[in-house]
Amino acid sequence: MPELYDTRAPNPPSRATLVGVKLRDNLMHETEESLQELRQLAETAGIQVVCETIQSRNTPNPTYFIGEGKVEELKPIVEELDADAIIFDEELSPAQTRNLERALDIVAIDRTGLILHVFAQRALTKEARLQVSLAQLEYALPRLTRMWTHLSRLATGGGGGGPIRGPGETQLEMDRRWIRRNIGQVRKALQAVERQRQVQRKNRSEKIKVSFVGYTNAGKSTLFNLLTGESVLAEDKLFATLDSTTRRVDLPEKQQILLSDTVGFIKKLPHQLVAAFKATLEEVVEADLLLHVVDVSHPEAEAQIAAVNEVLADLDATDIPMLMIFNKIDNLKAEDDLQVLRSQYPDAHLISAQRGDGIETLMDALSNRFVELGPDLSLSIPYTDGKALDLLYKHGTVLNAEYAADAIHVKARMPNRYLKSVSKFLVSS
Ligand SMILES: Nc1nc2c(ncn2[C@@H]2O[C@H](COP(=O)(O)OP(=O)(O)OP(=O)(O)O)[C@@H](O)[C@H]2O)c(=O)[nH]1
Ligand SMILES: [Mg+2]
Repeated sequence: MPELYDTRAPNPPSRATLVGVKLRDNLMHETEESLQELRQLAETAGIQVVCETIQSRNTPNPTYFIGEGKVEELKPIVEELDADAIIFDEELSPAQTRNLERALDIVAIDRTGLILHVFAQRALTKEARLQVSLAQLEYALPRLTRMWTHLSRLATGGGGGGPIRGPGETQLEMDRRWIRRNIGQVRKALQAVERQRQVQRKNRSEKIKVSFVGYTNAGKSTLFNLLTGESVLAEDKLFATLDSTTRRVDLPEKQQILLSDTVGFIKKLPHQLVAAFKATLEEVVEADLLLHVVDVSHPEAEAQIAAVNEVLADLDATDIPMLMIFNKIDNLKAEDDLQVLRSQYPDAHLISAQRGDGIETLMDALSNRFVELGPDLSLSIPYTDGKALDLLYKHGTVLNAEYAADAIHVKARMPNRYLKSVSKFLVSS
C-alpha cells in the first residue's frame, strides 16, 4: 500500500492546554468528567497536559468558542508553560480554529480531531488504517488550515503524489481537489478489503453470532480473552481495540457461538468515524445478541451506557437483543451505589473479567438463551446418517438417544437456525 495512507500526523503536539466549556444546558460535573476523559485521550496520544481550564458560558462565542477575555488570560499561561496546542472538549468550527491559532500562536484541536488522532496512531491493520484515513479526510475537507492532523503532503511519499496546481486554481481549490481525489481512492481500497470480509462472513452465516459492544476501556477485550483463550490487546488506554476479532466459543450446553470483540465507543464519537467504521461494525449489526459491557465502577457508568446506546441507534442496531454485563465489580468502592443501575437493568450480569467472578453464571445464561431458541425435537436417524447425530451433539443438546434396531431415536434441542439440517429426520412427538 502506498504511503499515501499514512494517517499519522507528521509533527503532533507534545504539550497541551485543555479547555472545557460548561454551556447552559450542561452540569458542571459532566463538564469536569468529560474534560477528565479528554485528558486520558490526550495522554493516550502521547500529549502531556500542562494546564486545564473550564469556562462557563451560556452559548459558544462564535469567534473563539470561549470569550475573548479568556483568550487574553490564556496567552501568558500558554507561553509560560511552553504549550504547543490548545485542545477543546467541544467541536470547533473551522473559523474558531483559525482564530484561536492566530491569537495564541499554537495549534488548536477539538475533541473530534483528537479522537481521530488517537485512532490514527492506534490503527494497525490495513482496514483500520483505511477507515481512519477516510474519517480524517472527511474531517479535513472543510478545515484546510489544520495541517497537523491532515494526511500530510509528506505522507504522499515517493512518486510526487502531492497536489499540482491546475491553471487558475487557488491553493484552497487545489487542496480540496487533492482531498476529494484521496477520498475516492481510499473508498475504493476499502471496498476491496470489505469484499474479502464479506466472503469470510458468508462462511459464518449459519452460526450464532454474539458481539461485544461497550464504552472504550470497559473491559471488552479482557472478557473476550477470558472466554476465548485469546490474547487480544487489553490495556488501560482508550481505544486499545480498533479491529474486530471473532472466535468460536463453546458454551456449556455445547452450542457454539461466534464471539466478536469490537472497537469501543465514546461520548461525542465523531460521526465520520462511525461512518468509516461501519464495515468493522457489521459484526455488531449482524449479531444475534449483543453483550453490552459496562465499567460499572466508573462514576459516569450511566452516561456511558447512554452514549453506547446512541451509537447503536446510529447503526440501526437497537432491535438486536442485548444482555447487559456490569464489569469491574472488584473495583467498586464501599460508597458506590448500584441501586439505580440495578433497578434499570435487573437482568444485568455482575462480573469481574479480571478476577473471573461471575463468568460461569454468564456462560450458563448464554447457553440457556440459545437452547431456548429450539423446541424439544423427536428424531429418527438411520444409522447411515450418522452425520445428523453429530450435528445434534455439536450444535444442540441431546436429551436422550436410543439405539433401536431400525434407527437411532433421539430427543434433542437445537437452535432454530440448524433445524433445516436435521428436519428430514423429524418425527411427530
Ligand atoms: N479492576 C478491573 N479492571 C479490569 C477488569 N476488566 C478489565 N479491566 C481493565 O480495564 C482496562 C481496559 O480493559 P480492556 O479489556 O482493554 O477494555 P476494552 O473495553 O477492550 O477497551 P477498548 O478496546 O479500548 O475499547 C485494562 O487495564 C483492564 O486490565 C475488571 O474486571 N476489573
Ligand atoms: Mg478492547
